[in-house]
Amino acid sequence: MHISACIFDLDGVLVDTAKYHFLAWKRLADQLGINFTEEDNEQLKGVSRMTSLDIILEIGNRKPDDNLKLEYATLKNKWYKEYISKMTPDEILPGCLMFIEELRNANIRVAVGSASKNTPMILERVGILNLFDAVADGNNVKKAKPDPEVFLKAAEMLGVNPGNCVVFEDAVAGVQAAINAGMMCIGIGSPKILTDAQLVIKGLNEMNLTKLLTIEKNIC
Ligand code: B16
Ligand code: MG
Repeated sequence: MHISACIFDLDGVLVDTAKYHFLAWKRLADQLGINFTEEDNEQLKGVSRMTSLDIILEIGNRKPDDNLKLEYATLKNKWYKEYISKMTPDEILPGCLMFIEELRNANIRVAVGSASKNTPMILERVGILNLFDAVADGNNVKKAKPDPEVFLKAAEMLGVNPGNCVVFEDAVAGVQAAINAGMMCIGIGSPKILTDAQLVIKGLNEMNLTKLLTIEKNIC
């Protein structure tokens, strides 16, 4: 395999926005009288905003009509944006900047592949928007992970063959999306959860160019 590009999921890989998603969803759940826990929040990682809402409504056994659902999702997003608008570069996860710089110096292209419609705002707030050659996110794709669309879109924007891309992902749905795109996937998190990833590391601080090139050499 020849690695021409690395595609990074945003939430849980480059920054930890899961805590802000939780605070905003919890605020909505409290208002609706639904008991929503941090454990429940795990199910929302990597899935779209409306699917996240459906999971919470299911927990509370609620069945609102589509208009009300849109109202709830809009309210949650308003609160979420209040939290992320205060993010700073300190919130970039350890190892990201150094690894991305190494990739850029080695002429390996870098992109973001995220389900989030708030991707541009987050990248801008933490000051890394300019580091990426392409950003594929919830604004320019229709189908949510595990559909491969977001990663295929990133590869297309980069002008790179999907088979020459490596995806870094922290969510089960995201790992599946990468595999469905025909890409190699390095999981970020626990090997017990990300069972389909080719390799699982705890964070990008465990990755560097030398390790990536060793992986490239060993995968035919
Ligand atoms: P938004 P990722 C995902 O980001 C989050 O993991 C997921 O929890 C969230 O519901 C989704 O983005 C949509 O986010 O409401 O901001 O459009 O992990 O794909 O970077
Ligand atoms: Mg993620």
